[in-house]
Amino acid sequence: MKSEDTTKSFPKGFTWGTATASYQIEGGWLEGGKGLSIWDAFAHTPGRISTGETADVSCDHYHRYKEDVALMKQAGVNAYRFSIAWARIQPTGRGPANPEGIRFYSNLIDELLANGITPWVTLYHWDLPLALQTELNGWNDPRLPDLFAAYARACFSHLGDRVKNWITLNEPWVVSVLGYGLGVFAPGRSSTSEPYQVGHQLLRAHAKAVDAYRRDFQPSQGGRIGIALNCDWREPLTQSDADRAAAQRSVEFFLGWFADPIYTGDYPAVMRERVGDRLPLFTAEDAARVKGSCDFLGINHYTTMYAAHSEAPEAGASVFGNGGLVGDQGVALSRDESWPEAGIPGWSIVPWGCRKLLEWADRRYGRPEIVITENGCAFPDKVIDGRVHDPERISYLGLYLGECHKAIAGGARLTGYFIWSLMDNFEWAFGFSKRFGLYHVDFATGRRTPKSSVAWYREVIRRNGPWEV
Ligand code: PNW
Repeated sequence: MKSEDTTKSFPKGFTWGTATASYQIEGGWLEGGKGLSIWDAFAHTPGRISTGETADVSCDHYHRYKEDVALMKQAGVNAYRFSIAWARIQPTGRGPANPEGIRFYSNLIDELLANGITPWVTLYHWDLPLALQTELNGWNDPRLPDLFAAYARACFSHLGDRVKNWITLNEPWVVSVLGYGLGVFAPGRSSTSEPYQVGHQLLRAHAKAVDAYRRDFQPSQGGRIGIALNCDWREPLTQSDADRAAAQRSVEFFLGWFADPIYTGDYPAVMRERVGDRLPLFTAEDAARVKGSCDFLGINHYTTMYAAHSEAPEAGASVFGNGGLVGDQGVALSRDESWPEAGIPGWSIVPWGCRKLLEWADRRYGRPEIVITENGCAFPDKVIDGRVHDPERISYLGLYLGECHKAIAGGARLTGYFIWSLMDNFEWAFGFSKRFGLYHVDFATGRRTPKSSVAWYREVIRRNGPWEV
């Protein structure tokens, strides 16, 4: 390890955190008056989770949250991003707030603050109350945005005295594409038109929650609110005009689908052209509410793929690529066989893609404040003699942070970085077979063991930046 390199220092006051999500870590699926969510139902449906597992117990964070805050303290983070399970607050997605649900999150927040860790709270990380799917029509239903805003109000009013960083939705692209396009995530629907309807309702829901916050809570509570959008980078396969346009189009269909309405008031023109009447129109009222609805832009970033122009309907179709909406994009995706993988099939380690994405968002949206709300990798980490050695994770994180630093040097206003994830947890359709954590979790006993990346991250935070690895 080289000595302190101040040229790699991050801006003063930089947010260094880790992230989790309610369904992935909490367990306690029938406790505290919680209602069922679509992920409870989905995981209990045979065939949906590759390992046949559910997150009924998972990390049992619901009971072990104090121990988990101690782990964060040990890692030296100054921020923790977690999500609230809507069905703990409103078991059927409507009606009065459940005091036991509020109490759980209130206690967690108090524990964080007592340990000097700033809470960053996501209101929706995919665990929709099941009743909103069965009695209403899930995110296809135009009544959902008002219900989401009412739920958000309950969270702001009970927790907003202490929570100053809110994230409305996690990855509406994943909800739309994997939940309603490919059907590999809850609620498991397959369609080439529903993803756009669902994306539209998610944007309306986000905007209504932000509007409620800004009108009735922000003036007195003084916090900030944003969204977390996932986006890979798309590098042109060749320098041909057609491939360069394909790569640009691919990012517009990915980040632009949600970020363009937020920063410009409408979907990208290329989406309007290619999706036609399957892409909903914003009413003037909705457009005005969506436009400008973020105090910061959260970006979840993991990987990069090559993009080439192709009008072949199934070219490059991939769960982890353009989500089956290939015909709409006219893009074929591929990866470079020389790129190492980050633990999920098709997720390559391409650190410079992170810088290019940050630069793209910085330029397109007029230098917004950006926070990396997720970045990380999954390796088959094992406990050997009581220790977990994960040099691949240290290398991945160090390289990606190096590119974040370059993006900042190039003018991007990146103010924070959250590692996905604090600890190994339920990785959705992969069950417990993918380990993204800084802490290893033995799911039979619940035992947490720090991986060597914990000490590495702690030192990064102490120095306010990574050093040569
Ligand atoms: C994100 N894709 O999920 C989520 O926010 C986390 O809950 C999750 O554990 C993490 O990334 C790691 O997977 C994604 O197919 C799932 O493009 C799938 C995709 C992207 C993000």
